[in-house]
Amino acid sequence: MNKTTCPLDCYDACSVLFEEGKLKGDKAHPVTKGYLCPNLNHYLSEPRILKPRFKGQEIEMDEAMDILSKLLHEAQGLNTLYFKGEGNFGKLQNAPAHFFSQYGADFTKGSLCDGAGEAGVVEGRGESLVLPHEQIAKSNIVVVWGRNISVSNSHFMDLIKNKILIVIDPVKTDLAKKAAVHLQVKPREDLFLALLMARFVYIEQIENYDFIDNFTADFDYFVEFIRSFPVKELVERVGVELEDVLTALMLMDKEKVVFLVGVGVQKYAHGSSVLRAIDSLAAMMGLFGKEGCGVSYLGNSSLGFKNIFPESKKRVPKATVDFAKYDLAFIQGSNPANQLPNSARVIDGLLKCKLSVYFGLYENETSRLADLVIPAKNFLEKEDIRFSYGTDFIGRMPKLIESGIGISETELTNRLCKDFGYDTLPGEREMIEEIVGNNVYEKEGYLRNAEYQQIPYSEGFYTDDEKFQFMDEYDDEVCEGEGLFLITCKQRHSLNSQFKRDTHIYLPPVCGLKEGDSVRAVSPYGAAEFTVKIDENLREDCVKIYSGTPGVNYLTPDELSLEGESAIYQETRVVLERVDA
Ligand SMILES: Nc1nc2c(c(=O)[nH]1)N[C@H]1C(S)=C(S)[C@@H](COP(=O)(O)OP(=O)(O)OC[C@H]3O[C@@H](n4cnc5c(=O)[nH]c(N)nc54)[C@H](O)[C@@H]3O)O[C@H]1N2
Ligand SMILES: Nc1nc2c(c(=O)[nH]1)N[C@H]1C(S)=C(S)[C@@H](COP(=O)(O)OP(=O)(O)OC[C@H]3O[C@@H](n4cnc5c(=O)[nH]c(N)nc54)[C@H](O)[C@@H]3O)O[C@H]1N2
Ligand code: SF4
Ligand SMILES: [Mo]
Repeated sequence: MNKTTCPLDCYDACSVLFEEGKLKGDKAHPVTKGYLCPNLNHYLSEPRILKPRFKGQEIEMDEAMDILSKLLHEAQGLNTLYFKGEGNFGKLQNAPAHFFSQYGADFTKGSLCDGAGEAGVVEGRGESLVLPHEQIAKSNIVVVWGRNISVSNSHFMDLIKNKILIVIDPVKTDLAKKAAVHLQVKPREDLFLALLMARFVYIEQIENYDFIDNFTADFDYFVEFIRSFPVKELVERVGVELEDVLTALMLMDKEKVVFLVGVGVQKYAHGSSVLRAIDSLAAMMGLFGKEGCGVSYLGNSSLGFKNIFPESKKRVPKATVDFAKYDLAFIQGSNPANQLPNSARVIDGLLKCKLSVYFGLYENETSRLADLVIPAKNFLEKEDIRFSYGTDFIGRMPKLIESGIGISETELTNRLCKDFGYDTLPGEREMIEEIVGNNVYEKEGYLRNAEYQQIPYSEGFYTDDEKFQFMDEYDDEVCEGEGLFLITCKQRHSLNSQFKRDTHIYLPPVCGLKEGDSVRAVSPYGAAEFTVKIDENLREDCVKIYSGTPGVNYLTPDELSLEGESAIYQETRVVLERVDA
């Protein structure tokens, strides 16, 4: 058995073969189709943390665990935090929750990622189901809305080749260049673009009356809602030509249409309303529950599975966590000093936190600040299983190699449980089977999630009356401010802050600066310096800085979305100041 699954936080959840010490894409897997992205291709050459460290001194693992145990005993009853990130998507990554819930630490809630949008999806549909790849393959029109497929979801490129593309993105992405229509929308205005499209579906009478009558609630209120905005005002807000919007709608009329929606549309206070509006547009066109149609957003990957690891009752929002108030913070699989919004506040908090523990694979901004550093085992060195938010595949991740480096999440948990006299965990395989239960089926040799239907919502929605709930209002807190919109999205060669990170700020040609210049970007939350790259694919009112770029989150707000308790990285404006050499 040499088959495993990519552990990284990514739509594709690739099936991987480990052969002769190398990672290879599984040719037989219907989505992976034999290739991996640059991140996994270079995974094994990425320098790892080899030894634990306490206060800067390298120590052995036994000693590190003794120190951790002692520090946890001393901090018991004080303010402690268990902070887990998304470095590895395996289910057994949650094992330390078994210890920390009994110990009484605070946990986090909410999301740095898709939480605002998910809240909007749940309001309309009741549950966020994944759209299986077979339905995407059967569509003929693909609307790619705030998702950068060729970078963040590259195995879907094959699924959508030869289809008519409509791309909605403020950036002229690689895919936008191939699209029949590119709506280069003004950032943050997708809610109004969806309403404008819905308005014209209504005017042109191309809505799906059968679907609306049988599977939805409150359509009349939605119509009233979309008619409350003057068309002229909507067109001005969204910053695209009405003609292009109409062309897109005419292409979609009576066709098999899928929407592939990404996190780009919802990194704002009103992110939940954006997804609700996009879903409402799709519902009015009858795109749910029908072959070759559907809206794919980041699905609830744990749907139908048992959560065997308890959650603590005390939970603080992840995006705004205040490390300063903790006597001990245990940080696992994450790099908050770079990835959380408002880095100045986060770093100050980590410095004030009496003891911070970093448990991860690589050195980064957080490991360098931590008092105790504990190296983890990588996905080849421990037993696990992963689910996916982009497909309905489930991937086993068996232990394939022995290694003297690091400690696994379950070993660490059992060691702490023994020291504290708590029950240890059941065996790893036993836990995996308990989580999965009967909720899987096998098709062509691969495990799939049985809770996700082949045609999602074909048996109704997950709401109380089993109908789609149209929106009829929205909340917003517009960030009025000076400066350019900040686009902060994913990059090909890094997985957030893992692997080859970028260091640039991308500016439109009109900015008056040239490649290689240094520039200081300033927002109401902080400032940071970057090297300029000129990018003609940007709108004139935008700057782009990739996720993982050192300094980017000095600019982002430590505030929560109105619903979903999610980070809102793009809810800010940026002003540029030239830095003279
Ligand atoms: N290579 C690689 N792959 C990854 C990741 C990675 O770091 N690197 N990260 C993984 C993770 S954690 C996630 S959550 C997913 C996310 O992957 P995606 O859902 O693709 O999210 P982003 O890359 O953040 O942004 C997607 C697009 O949204 C656009 N966008 C920005 N603002 C707006 C807006 O206001 N409106 C519209 N319509 N579009 C906008 C951006 O220009 C970008 O093209 O990718 C996963 N895959
Ligand atoms: N500016 C900006 N900020 C963002 C985003 C953005 O688009 N722009 N995106 C946001 C999103 S969508 C997300 S999901 C978050 C992600 O933010 P984080 O969850 O903090 O993810 P990473 O920065 O990739 O850090 C993951 C860490 O996990 C560790 N790790 C990897 N594998 C293992 C393992 O098996 N065990 C343990 N113990 N550790 C492991 C690695 O050492 C790595 O440093 O960032 C958010 N921050
Ligand atoms: S595309 Fe995503 S799932 Fe596939 S190898 Fe790369 S990071 Fe892993
Ligand atoms: Mo994410």
